[in-house]
Parts: sequence; structure tokens; C-alpha cells
Amino acid sequence: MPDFTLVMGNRSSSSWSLRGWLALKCAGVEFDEIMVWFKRPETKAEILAHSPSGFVPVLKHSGGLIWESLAIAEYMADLCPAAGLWPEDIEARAHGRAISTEMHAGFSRLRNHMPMDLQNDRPGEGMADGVDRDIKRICEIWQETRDRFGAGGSFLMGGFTIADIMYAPVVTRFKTYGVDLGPVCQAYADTVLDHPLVREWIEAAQAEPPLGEVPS
Ligand SMILES: N[C@@H](CCC(=O)N[C@@H](CS)C(=O)NCC(=O)O)C(=O)O
Repeated sequence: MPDFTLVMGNRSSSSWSLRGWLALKCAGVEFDEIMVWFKRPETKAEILAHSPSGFVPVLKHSGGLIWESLAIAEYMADLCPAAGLWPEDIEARAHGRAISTEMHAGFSRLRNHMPMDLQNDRPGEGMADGVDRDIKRICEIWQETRDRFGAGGSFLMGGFTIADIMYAPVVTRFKTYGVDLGPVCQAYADTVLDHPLVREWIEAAQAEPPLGEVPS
């Protein structure tokens, strides 16, 4: 039995769970999954049985508990340095941490009005007041990071790092809601959507029953 267990939400709508899952997968460890289905009367109680914050994802490892997706990703980077979850260069790593925490703490308008939905296409929906400002800032971040640190590969900092993990759910939102991106950002978004682990998650999400039809 693996020593790692990830408690997560169902794949079609749990954007933070995608981040935790990608971090464990990229670290290359075996882990068990406990999935909590959202939007049922018992959802909150089921999450609280595992998570002190009442949110997922939560990682259980060696008797310890790590909640918050970014803390999980940092934990895996510490445990598995050879996995390259952060770039080696200190300036690049600091930049990666800055844009990851900006994502973790911000873009609430985008998150509220364009929730992750991997089962439907919703072009044109969600463009409420302020969402355009979040989109513009995210595109600036992607473009600047690619320009300054992306020379070694097709992801934000070359290889696939925690920075890409933090922005992967946003990439799926831009596709679901048909957001028009410039060529650099669209190329980056397409690269993320084509990552084998992102494809694996999306395919599994599309095979889930629609949320309203999940039995209690
Ligand atoms: N800052 C947290 C956010 C976690 C979060 O909001 N998780 C959502 C799922 S994507 C959740 O647990 N929702 C359950 C609820 O609101 O009851 C993290 O990074 O892990």
C-alpha cells in the first residue's frame, strides 16, 4: 500500500485537486486517491473527515497531513528534488514562486465567474466585470515568464514545474470559456493541454457522471 494518500474532489470541477494530483504525479510517487464528490449534501462532512480546513486537496504521508495545494507541491519538491518541480536557478525559482503564489492568492473574479468545468464547452460565458483584468494579468505573466525563463522548453520555465501546475486549471478554463489568447499564450495553453498527465486528468473527468447525477 503506498505511503501517500491524496484526498481530492471529483476531477471535472476540482481545480485545486488537479494541482495536488499533478504535483504527486510529477514527483513520481505511487499514491492512493480518496475522491469526494462535490455538490451533495454530505460533501462538506466527507471533506472535514480528512481536512482540517474543510477544503481539498489534502495529502496524507507518513502520519502527517498537508493541506493547501501549493504546500503539497512544495512538499513534493522538497521530498523529490530529482523530479525538477522547481528550476535549479535561484532567480528562476524565485520568479516561479512569485507567479505561483499570485495564482494561489488571486484571480478571484476569474475563479468565481469561470469555474473549472471539464465536461462542457461554455464559449462566451463568464465574462463578468473584472474578469478581463484577471485574464490580461495572467497573459502578461505567461508571456513574461516564457520570455525570461522559458528558453529550455515549451513550458513557463522550460520544463514542466510547479508554476505550470498552478496555472494548469486556468488553461482548462480558458478552453472551456473560449477565451481569446494571443499567439504566445495560446501556444503555451495548447502545450499544457497536450501534457500527458493533463490529458489523463481531463479524459477521466469527462468519463465522470455529471455532478447532478452523482448518487449520494
Ligand atoms: N487554497 C486551497 C483551496 C482549496 C479549495 O478551495 N478547494 C475546493 C475544491 S477546488 C473545495 O475543497 N471545495 C469544497 C467546498 O467548498 O466545500 C488550496 O490551495 O488547496
